[in-house]
Amino acid sequence: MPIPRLAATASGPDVAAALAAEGCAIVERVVPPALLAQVRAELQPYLDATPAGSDDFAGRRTRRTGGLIGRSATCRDLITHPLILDAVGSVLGHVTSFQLHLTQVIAIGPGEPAQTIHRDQWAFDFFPFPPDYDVQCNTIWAMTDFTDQNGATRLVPGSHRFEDRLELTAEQTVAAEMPAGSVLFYTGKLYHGAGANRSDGVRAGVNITYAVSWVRQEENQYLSVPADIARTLPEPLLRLMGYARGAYALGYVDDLRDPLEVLLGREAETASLGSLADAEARIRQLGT
Ligand SMILES: O=C(O)CCC(=O)C(=O)O
Ligand SMILES: [Fe+2]
Repeated sequence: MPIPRLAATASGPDVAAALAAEGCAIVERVVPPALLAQVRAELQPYLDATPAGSDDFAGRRTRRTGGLIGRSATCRDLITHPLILDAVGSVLGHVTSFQLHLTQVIAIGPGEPAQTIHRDQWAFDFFPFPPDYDVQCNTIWAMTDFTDQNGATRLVPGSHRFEDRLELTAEQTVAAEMPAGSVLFYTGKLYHGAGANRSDGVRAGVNITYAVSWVRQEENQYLSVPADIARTLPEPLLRLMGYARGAYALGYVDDLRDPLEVLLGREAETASLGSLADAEARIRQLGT
């Protein structure tokens, strides 16, 4: 099956419907390429200083630059883009809350071979999540155009329904070609991998992923984003980063304190999760 393609006017539920059907979707031209160029300009010193990967999975001609919230103010707008939060909220609507999982520019250099085809949810120590349980919803923003030639992400549409731990081959994949400013969505269950870069330019994408807030984050936001910068950020972004309780109690500080209030040293404007009423409502839902 081809990768579902949606216009930038699509809604979060439209994206969620495409993900339910095929495990992936491309929304074209969501932001002007100039916005990604600004992200690149803000990150340039960090991109230049990032070493290439040290194993085949990370890519020995690929640079992965993280900590994007602290390093690029414009990147924060991608992370909290209304279409993205709406779509992720629909895909992960079965949990009390979701949170940011990682932020990373993936810059694939010329000559890089294709990455092994995998599921991102294998990061959770290969835990066999039930077939109908989405733990993650992922995005890659095209910073450059993504082409078959330059290493566009390779996807196996529909493979979110496949058995777990399969070894799939490049021949089973299609390239997620898209112009700069577009965004690729895929669930943690979709088999995929970075494509081989057979061009003489760098393919760059901003990988921003989200997961249910009861799992450990892949990129540690508390240490990746300096606290002095974190204290200047809007509360909804801080909550998304994990300065919130996941479900009823996960992540509280000492005497059941709200992590955001500890960070800010004052009362937060937004309520933390952790409502007993919510937890009780969930018990009743499961009981019926
Ligand atoms: O950069 C890409 O196209 C995908 C990379 C990827 O899937 C990963 O590193 O997990
Ligand atoms: Fe991946």
